[in-house]
Amino acid sequence: MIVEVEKQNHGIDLIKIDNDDTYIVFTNYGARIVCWKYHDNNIVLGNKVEADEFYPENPYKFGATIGRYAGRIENASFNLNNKYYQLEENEMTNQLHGGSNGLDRRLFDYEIQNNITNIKVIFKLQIQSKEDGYPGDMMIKVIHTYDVEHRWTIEYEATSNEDTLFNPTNHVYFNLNRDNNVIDNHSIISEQLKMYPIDQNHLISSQQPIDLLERFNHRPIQFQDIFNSEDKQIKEQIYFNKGLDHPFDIGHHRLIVENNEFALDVETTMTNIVIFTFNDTSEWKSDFNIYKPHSGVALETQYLPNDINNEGNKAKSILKANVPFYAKTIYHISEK
Ligand code: FUC
Repeated sequence: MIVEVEKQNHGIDLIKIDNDDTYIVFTNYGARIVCWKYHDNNIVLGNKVEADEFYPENPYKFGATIGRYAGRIENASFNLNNKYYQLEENEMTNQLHGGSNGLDRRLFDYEIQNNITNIKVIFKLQIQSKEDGYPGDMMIKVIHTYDVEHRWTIEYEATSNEDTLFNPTNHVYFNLNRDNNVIDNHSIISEQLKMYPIDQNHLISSQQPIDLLERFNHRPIQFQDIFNSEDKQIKEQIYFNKGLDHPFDIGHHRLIVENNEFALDVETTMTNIVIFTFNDTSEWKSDFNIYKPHSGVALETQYLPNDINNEGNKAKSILKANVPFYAKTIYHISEK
């Protein structure tokens, strides 16, 4: 494996790792993945040459680390230890993806470890309560490891000096098709596929998820089966969202997304996964925006969005003062 650093403008570095059949690139801007290729096939959406221009204005969070809190917090506010916190509203009255000063827009320090069977890029960032309105100053590490088996592992390590919320994810979009076509033909395979209904503001509207494995009696289920379903409840969810933008329970923390050529195996220590099929691509008025709806799928491993308002002090996203946070997600790509 070979690793090489390329300096760009504005302090942005590209960290390029070559592993014969595959190639992966990370950047310190948002501790993000920029590119992942199997031979000449791009399996994630991104732009590998112009990271410094491409990422800051891109509203779709391509490849970024999201935090402190992935997904929406209703009314951008919550109670913790009987104290009320008002956060920045950045999507109508809600907060989405940690606000405008979230981890995706921060420059991380980093170091590279070149080991025998893997290369590790250890990104570090200190954030302060006054920067994003959440309680607690935090030390955050996002460790991207790429190994000889073409396995990309993300580890999150963090501590806070006060009780806070922490619900990080990565916002990479996958597309396993060679011709860069929509992801509708990809299959999703998991022991459990329970989808939480959402309302017009994309917030979970019922704690009773729809069991997709029960509703579809054939396997595998492809995204197009879900998009074209005649099931009343599923149809309504797809109609309002133009695709999936839904939190899922996936049982044993494992899910496979595949087409005829590649299989992407996702394993996580997080409890849930938000599946977002890039439903509306018109928000970014830029020549860089060459994307059509469903041109990628984000598989965001995380705790249930808005858990602090739905579950109160039982919310999994609560991180106690001085208790180390650890979470891990592995994306493993293989040719079929
Ligand atoms: C996802 C979604 C959104 C949003 C965004 C960029 O996670 O839940 O609806 O558009 O990311």
